[in-house]
Amino acid sequence: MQYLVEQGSSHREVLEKVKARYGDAAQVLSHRTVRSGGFMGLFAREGVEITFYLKDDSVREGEKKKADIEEEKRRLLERVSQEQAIQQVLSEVRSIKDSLVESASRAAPAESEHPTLAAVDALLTDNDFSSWYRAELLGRARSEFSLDALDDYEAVEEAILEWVGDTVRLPIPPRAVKPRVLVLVGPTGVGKTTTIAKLAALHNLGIGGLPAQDVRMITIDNYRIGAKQQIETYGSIMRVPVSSVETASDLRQTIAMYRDTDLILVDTIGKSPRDAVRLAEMQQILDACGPSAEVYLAVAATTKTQDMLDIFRQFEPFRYRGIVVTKMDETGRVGNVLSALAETDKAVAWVTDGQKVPQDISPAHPLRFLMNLEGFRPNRPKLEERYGPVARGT
Ligand SMILES: Nc1nc2c(ncn2[C@@H]2O[C@H](COP(=O)(O)OP(=O)(O)O)[C@@H](O)[C@H]2O)c(=O)[nH]1
Ligand SMILES: [Mg+2]
Repeated sequence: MQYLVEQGSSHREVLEKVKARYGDAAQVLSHRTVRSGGFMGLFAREGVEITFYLKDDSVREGEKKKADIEEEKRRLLERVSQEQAIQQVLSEVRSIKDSLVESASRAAPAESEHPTLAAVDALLTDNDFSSWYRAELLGRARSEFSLDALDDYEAVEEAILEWVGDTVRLPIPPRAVKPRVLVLVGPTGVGKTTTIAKLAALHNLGIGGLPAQDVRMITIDNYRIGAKQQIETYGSIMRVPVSSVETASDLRQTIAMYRDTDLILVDTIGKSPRDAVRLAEMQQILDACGPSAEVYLAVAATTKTQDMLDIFRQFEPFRYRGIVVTKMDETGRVGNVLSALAETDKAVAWVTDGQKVPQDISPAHPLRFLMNLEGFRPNRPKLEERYGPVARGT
């Protein structure tokens, strides 16, 4: 820093001089009184001396500018590095995305994108087929159809319908015994009693190519008010005797009493499958029906796949030979039933599709399900060629 000195006769005079020469740049540091002029110490005059320095504004301005530029540069660099970091993150995201897309396309081959398969999958979903069942069908289509062949939607649809039909398994015909004892189990309200009544009428009258048989009905559903009356009403209309039993030994005696008849239909309690006491009781009752008794499990077609699987499992102790799918008339979607049957490899014995006794029952047949699928166009003659004609009655 540069220090300067100026003298004058008064403080004010010196300040004015300094100001005139250096303007606002002069910054006073100190002042003192001095003697000036005269001769040999004589006639000297008293004056003022001011020490000051110049604020180098230009330098400071330059310095300020430089500092500002430095600051700006720093900010810029910071922004650039932030930008670079963002870009890096973005490029990483992009590469993750690319690898995901790549692995997805590797997991599901290009064929899965084929419009035919996409359309078929959408139809299957609409029909309530389980994801497991859909994956099975689409996997098979991918392996059996070339990319070009997939362009033929009708051919793929036909194949899918056949594959679905092939999963409908019918029970092996039972060994002929006399009397044949047929037991229906299942959750409450699915239509056991109604189904028993339908079967009784058809066999008793000999409808649908069946010989007229000597039929009996036994009910153990004495718990629900009106249940006994319900089956007795059917019995009196159809002239089929009905017995109501309370215990397993009652049942054993009643079956023994009916040993000369052709068919004994046993209607069971409609208790929840979660009711362990009732299930244990039922087990005793089934034992009383004898080793050759045929047990069937009734489930409503409107039941969700998972619930149906639960019911299948809960009634497993009764070693049922097959399923009776009831209330088919109440739903246009049967994919849930087909999925549950296929997943557990259960046979399906009868299908019921209404409340009318005895008309609304028929033996299970793949076409009963295939003709019920929404959005598909099953070729009936062709399917009948494969599975045989659909019969009414049992
Ligand atoms: N829509 C329809 N209703 C049915 C069918 N089967 C039975 N039902 C009705 O379902 C209700 C319960 O039937 P029920 O035989 O008493 O059931 P259970 O408790 O299993 O013996 C009754 O109103 C029946 O008329 C069917 O196939 N379709
Ligand atoms: Mg009942």
